Amino acid sequence: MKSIIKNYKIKKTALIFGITGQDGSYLSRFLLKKGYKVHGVKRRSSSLNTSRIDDLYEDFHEAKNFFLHYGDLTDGQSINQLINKIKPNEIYNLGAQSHVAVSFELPEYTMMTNALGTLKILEAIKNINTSIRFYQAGTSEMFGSSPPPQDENTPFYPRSPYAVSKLSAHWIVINYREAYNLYACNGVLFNHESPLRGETFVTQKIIQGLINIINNKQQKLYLGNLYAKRDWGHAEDYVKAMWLMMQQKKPRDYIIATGEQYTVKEFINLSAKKLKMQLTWKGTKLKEKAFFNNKSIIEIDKKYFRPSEVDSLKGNASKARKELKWKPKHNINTLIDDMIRSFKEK
Ligand code: NDP
Ligand code: GDR
Repeated sequence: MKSIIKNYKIKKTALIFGITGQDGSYLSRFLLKKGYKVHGVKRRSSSLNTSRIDDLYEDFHEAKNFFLHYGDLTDGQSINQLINKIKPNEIYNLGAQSHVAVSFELPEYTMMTNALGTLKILEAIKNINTSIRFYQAGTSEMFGSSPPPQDENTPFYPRSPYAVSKLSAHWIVINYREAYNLYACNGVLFNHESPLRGETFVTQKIIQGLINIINNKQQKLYLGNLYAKRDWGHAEDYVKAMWLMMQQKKPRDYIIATGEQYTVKEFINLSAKKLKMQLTWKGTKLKEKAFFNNKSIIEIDKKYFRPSEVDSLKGNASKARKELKWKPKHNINTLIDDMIRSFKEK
């Protein structure tokens, strides 16, 4: 890390909403390596919520390149003040209530944070400095029940309060771009995971659950729909795409995806194989179970099913590959290897 500090040449200042999340951590690392000054917004919480960026704070704080500020997407005043004070060249809005299942429990809060929060940032840019570039973290969830492969021309059909909130943010970005000539773009990113993925998202839950079961720290892993299909990439590749979208002549919206699709059950089987666990599946529907050493270790709990599900996502990122020259380094195997390695090291 020290060598990165030494080779520094400060170029631009970025402000990241959602810096304490998975993508915020990867994007901070990426931008710091590029020589950016990085400012991030963290929420006040009763216990520390900066574990994903603590090492950056220690390494880059002294070099005066990494700064954290309290703020919240539901608080327009704080957003205005921060943008006024920091005067960023680029703003990345990664902040969100990002859990699809939770959005059914907290629809109003999800909408306030994800939809209105985005609007508040755009209003601040419009009123303070229209040359600030803006990236919005859009999602494949907006496609919902539109069949795969999904690309920039696929119609949206959101299936959760989360997806509706993100679709509202997506359109307000387009509207402000057209109405006020802002450099504002939407990355429509398909699922991306990493060792820093939150524990309640299915990939991390599966990997941590299986390793805990091997180590006798957990008896069973309870899951919901095993047959949803997702296009899973690695967050490290996806934050690079965010930055590339912000460096173009004109702001455009892009799909970011691997183009490969697996069911949740296939993700379990791939992970188990890498962990040398021989799984045997028996039963169907709510009675489906996976056995390991003759013990039932994976069972279905209907509380993990969503009131309305997104069955099948597979993105076509040809436009990003061609125009941004974006090329992911990872595939499903290196993603799972990375997540397993990291959790075992903990
Ligand atoms: P995380 O859930 O890991 O991070 C979300 C971040 O938003 C956290 O820093 C969180 O803070 C912050 N946040 C939540 N509510 C507020 C609020 N009211 N005000 C300010 N900040 C808030 O998400 P990811 O890093 O995985 O995703 C980044 C973005 O990309 C999100 O907007 C997500 O919806 C979107 N996205 C993610 C995809 C994925 O597969 N990972 C795919 C497509 C889009 P705290 O740490 O305090 O909770
Ligand atoms: P998703 O990710 O909803 O696609 O949203 P998640 O990992 O939560 O679910 C993926 C699929 O797995 C099924 N599933 C379970 N999901 C969870 N969380 N827990 C379970 O026990 C479980 N069992 C089965 C789900 O039903 C679903 O079909 C993620 C988030 O990062 C969003 O913010 C982002 O926008 C999208 O990816 C793209």
